[in-house]
Amino acid sequence: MKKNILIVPGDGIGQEVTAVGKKVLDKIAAKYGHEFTYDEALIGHAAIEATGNPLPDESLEKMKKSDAVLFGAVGHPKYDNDPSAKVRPEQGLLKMRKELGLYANLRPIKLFDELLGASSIKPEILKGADILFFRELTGDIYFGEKGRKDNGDTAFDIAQYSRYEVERIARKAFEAAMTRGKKLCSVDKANVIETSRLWREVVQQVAKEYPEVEVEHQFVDATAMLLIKDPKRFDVVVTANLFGDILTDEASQIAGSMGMLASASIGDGTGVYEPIHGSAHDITGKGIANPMASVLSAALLLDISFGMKQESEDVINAVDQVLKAGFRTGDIADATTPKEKILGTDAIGEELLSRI
Ligand code: GGG
Repeated sequence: MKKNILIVPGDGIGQEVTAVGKKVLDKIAAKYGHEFTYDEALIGHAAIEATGNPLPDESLEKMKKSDAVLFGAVGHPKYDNDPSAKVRPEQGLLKMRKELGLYANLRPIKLFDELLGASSIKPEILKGADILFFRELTGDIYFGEKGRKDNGDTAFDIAQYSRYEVERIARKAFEAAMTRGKKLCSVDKANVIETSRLWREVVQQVAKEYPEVEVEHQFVDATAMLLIKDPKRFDVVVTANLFGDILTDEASQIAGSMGMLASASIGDGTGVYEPIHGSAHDITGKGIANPMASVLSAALLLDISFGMKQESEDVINAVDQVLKAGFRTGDIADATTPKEKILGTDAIGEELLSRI
């Protein structure tokens, strides 16, 4: 099969981990006789530095034309200390999602058994946890009108959802639930927020088309507690953009580390595959970033955008084998991990490649 993949490393450790993800794709292509061709594009701080624009038109055009995008991360600490900056790396990320119509962000919370000890949650609570989050990605407070009034002393962000936007993400989540445990939890804050009331109303309506799926509605605050208390009660979870962003960072502790969580953003056109973690400038350039999230994002890319199920399985198995062999990056090592088994980004990448 011939496929054109756009590599968009972005900022910080995005550069380091995406390089490993690309090598994994190359290894799969060689193993199965696929012809993968690659191009690169800029986004985020790297794009601002080069062009003044966090998502240059050239990058967007390349994304639209490619068969899939393997993306890294955006962000830079200089903007964290300058809240009034008009141009920010994250604007490139949001524009990419909107322009490509990427309304569904799938975030599988997959716990590899070998990492049971890496989490601060007790193993007996964690074992068997397997959750698929659907985070709505092109609406909510992220995309509503925002601004300042009263001479800058009052700030506002408008949260907005249309019936159509909720319906399409709900349907995607229900379809996934039908292929898994037929259980869906919709997360909102319908006791307080109007967009959440519409959210719940629409999910209840869509639920009628899927009578086999057991549906529950939870408030976001209760969900934050239940994820840690009893993660196994969840199968498919569907929620709004902001709630999904926060809850999946929390849920990364079920998988052991943010460095283990991949995501797929899908919708109207080209799919974008990226780790859920950000640019992590505190460890950038040290060669210690965990590339597993990028590698597992490559596995999602193979499966969802190219329909290459076996190839995708091979990548997931390689991750499993590397963990079974005891190799760890620092973020997933625990007190029992021998020093010689704690590897850097490239070295653990080599261990992965040798098992594909
Ligand atoms: N790879 C994910 C990433 O770059 N995250 C940084 C970020 O700004 N995230 C906000 C979001 O995902 O909405």
